[in-house]
Amino acid sequence: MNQPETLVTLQAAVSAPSYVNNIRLLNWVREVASLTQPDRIHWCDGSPGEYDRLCGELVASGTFLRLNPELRPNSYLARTDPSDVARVEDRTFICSQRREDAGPTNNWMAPAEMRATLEPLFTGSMRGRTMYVIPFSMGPLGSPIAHIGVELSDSAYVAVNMRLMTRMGRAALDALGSDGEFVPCVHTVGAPLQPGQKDVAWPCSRTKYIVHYPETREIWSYGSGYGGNALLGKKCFALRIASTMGRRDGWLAEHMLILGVSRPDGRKYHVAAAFPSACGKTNFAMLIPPPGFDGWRVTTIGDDIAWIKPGADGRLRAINPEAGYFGVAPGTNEQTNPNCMASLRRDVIFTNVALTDDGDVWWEGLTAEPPAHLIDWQGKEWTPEIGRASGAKAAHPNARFTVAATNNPALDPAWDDPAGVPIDAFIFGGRRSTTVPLVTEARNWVEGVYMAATMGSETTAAAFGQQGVVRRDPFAMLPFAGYNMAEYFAHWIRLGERLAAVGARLPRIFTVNWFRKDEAGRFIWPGFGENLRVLAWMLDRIDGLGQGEETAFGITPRYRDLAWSGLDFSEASFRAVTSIDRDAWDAEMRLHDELFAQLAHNLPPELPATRAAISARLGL
Ligand code: SAT
Ligand code: MN
Repeated sequence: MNQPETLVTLQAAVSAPSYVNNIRLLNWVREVASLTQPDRIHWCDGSPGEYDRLCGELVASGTFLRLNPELRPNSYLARTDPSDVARVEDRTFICSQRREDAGPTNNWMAPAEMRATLEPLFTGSMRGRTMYVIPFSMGPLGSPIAHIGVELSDSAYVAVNMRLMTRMGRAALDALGSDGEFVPCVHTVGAPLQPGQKDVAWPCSRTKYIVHYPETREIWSYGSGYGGNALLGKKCFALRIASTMGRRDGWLAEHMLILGVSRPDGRKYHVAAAFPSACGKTNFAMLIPPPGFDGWRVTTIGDDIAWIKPGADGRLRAINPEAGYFGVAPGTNEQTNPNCMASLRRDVIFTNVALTDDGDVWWEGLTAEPPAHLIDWQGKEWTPEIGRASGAKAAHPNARFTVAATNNPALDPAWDDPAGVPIDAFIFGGRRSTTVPLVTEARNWVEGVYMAATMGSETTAAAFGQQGVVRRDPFAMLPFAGYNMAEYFAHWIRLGERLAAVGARLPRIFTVNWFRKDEAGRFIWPGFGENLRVLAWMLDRIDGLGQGEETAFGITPRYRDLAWSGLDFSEASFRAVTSIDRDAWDAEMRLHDELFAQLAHNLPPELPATRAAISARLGL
């Protein structure tokens, strides 16, 4: 058979349009289809017409509710199964050949064993459903920092979310070309339909597997339709698989927002900041300057993930691999994040928020007073009395919105620039009610890596499990590093060394903690827009102007080093958010030791050495 005939035959076998000319892709789609046995195959072109049609089908099947078009044009509400509301970290696996390569912080199973486990689950798993072929580019189309993925999913909810979250459709296939490389991602909700069987509004399975094979760069996800479990471009590809690609090829895939910040005189800086899920990354990325900061401007490049590669001059340049936001709704309002509220005026998919009587959405924290009557995220009647009596929230604490980045009024003009933006600073932050000061600058790269590696944070509703307990969350990557965490630390240290050796300008590294509380359990630091005061100090430091004092950990501003105009924040309060308690740090350093003991295999020696220097300075 000659080449064109093979192509045509293959295309026909998987209902592919004639513009699909990547043989590897066509073969793989045929293989997965013969395994999962969908009734139909639909190739997503990413067009607005396709989006509207799929959303219409989701309304007809009861997965989506169309919101009141006058109040919330072109927007939908999805309510998930109550068992499928967050990432499932205990069901997430890194299946490298060797267990050490996954490291002690990841669940591991040998690839052959996992394939044997998954094969019967995926066999026939798409029966009665459509398999959507979802080609997507993570990053600006054609960017040297971007990479392509193709997700095969039996969920139309996934297809429409992927259209908002990535550059999805025919344009991604064009960028792929006939012999380009892509990361194959297979997703099923794990709920095949028998002939004539009626579907449920949120099909999913009690059995869940979120599986990564880093050596072959594959993702296989079974049983969940939710967020990072199912939108495989996000945590699975852009963090777990991409981190392994970055280690091999000398770049960074990080759980970081990227923002631009401009001074009144027009000088512009770019900052990438890592915080664990649901710690305010979206708010920080869309920050509105507080009173007293006239002429400053913060613009969003990304709100969750950064891919960072050294440019020809060794300077680190970052893109946002995503094209939309999958953000936490509860707590978002006109005060905490006006840019986000403006982004959500139209064209939004809401998941697990509450429904108002006039067909709009509500969540805890949207307004000071809840409406008198709502339908809650589980479709049940909800009133403030019911909420008080039962403790039931109207919106799930991990309720989300999905919206295209282009809806954001603060979107940075360079957000889609294939060249990315140069990074001036990295910020690392956790949610800590005690111990960790408001802001500290590392004196050097290794000290910065130490700070990031030993980060701790109180857990949130973004992941299934107990909330509010401190866990170590190195680089905010604990659930997202696709390989051994100790080797990930080493990768950071070696990359810094290599760039310094060629004379490149390395970003400064800072840690922050917006979340210190007083004895009554109230946040002391006002946060949100006021965080610009801390950011402005960092820029001064970058410019060699900002003052500060040395502590055991690094450099921190004194009260007089921050600009306070427009905010009434006393020196005593400042002391309360910056104080270093020796006993608390004694305990904290022991937790660092525990982390290093857990990660002893291949731990870079620079980290224990930094730990020893800090304890010596603390006099411990
Ligand atoms: O569910 S997601 O992984 O997409 C969201 C998050 O954890 O930040
Ligand atoms: Mn995240």
